[in-house]
Amino acid sequence: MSSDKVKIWGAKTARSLRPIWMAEELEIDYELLPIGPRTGETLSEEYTKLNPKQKIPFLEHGGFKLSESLAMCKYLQNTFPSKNLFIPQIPKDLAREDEWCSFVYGELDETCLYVMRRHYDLTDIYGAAPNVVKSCREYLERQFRVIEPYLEKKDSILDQGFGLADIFLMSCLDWAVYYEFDLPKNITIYRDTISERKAFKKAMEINFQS
Ligand SMILES: N[C@@H](CCC(=O)N[C@@H](CS)C(=O)NCC(=O)O)C(=O)O
Repeated sequence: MSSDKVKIWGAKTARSLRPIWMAEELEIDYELLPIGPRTGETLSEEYTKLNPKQKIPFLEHGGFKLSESLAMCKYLQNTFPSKNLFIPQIPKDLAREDEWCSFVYGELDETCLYVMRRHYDLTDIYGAAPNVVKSCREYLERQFRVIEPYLEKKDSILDQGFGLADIFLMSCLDWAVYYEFDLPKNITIYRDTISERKAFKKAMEINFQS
């Protein structure tokens, strides 16, 4: 029988940080199964039955099963309301949050950082591709030039306060710093401010030390 407690699979990556951080912000009682990337754990028969994509992160709640870090975070924020973060309710706010999450996921995560992960980090599996890595670097810097003026004097993406879009952007900024990008001034101030959040510190510790 499935329990009503939220279970989250996955640790040690920027993508797994997101639902863990969201769960910490919402102060929910969840169980983490900290399986890691490239450990073979995602390939086990048991895990493949849960998530045929053989990827982390993954979530189960009362028999409801969900993959994809963005869908998981949205499910959590809509299921467990909290005063700790702004959860959009009206179409314009929802669209603004979607706009930022799509931009961060599509342009920063998948187009640049995950391609770099393959051809800069995991070269023994995917092969080195210096030209690809160079163009990812240039492309990501171009995206930072879009974000930089937007974040002037802002400590959250939406004017109403910290929320899902910030969790997504922060996960990519930390990833970029890990890949030795120099962040522009406003983005650095924004990142430093959000890094002070209690839930962020706890999620970072759980995600990277589990
Ligand atoms: N679009 C997915 C991407 C998930 C993904 O690619 N996860 C990687 C780690 S970041 C993975 O599980 N790779 C397989 C493995 O490590 O065994 C999401 O955002 O959740």
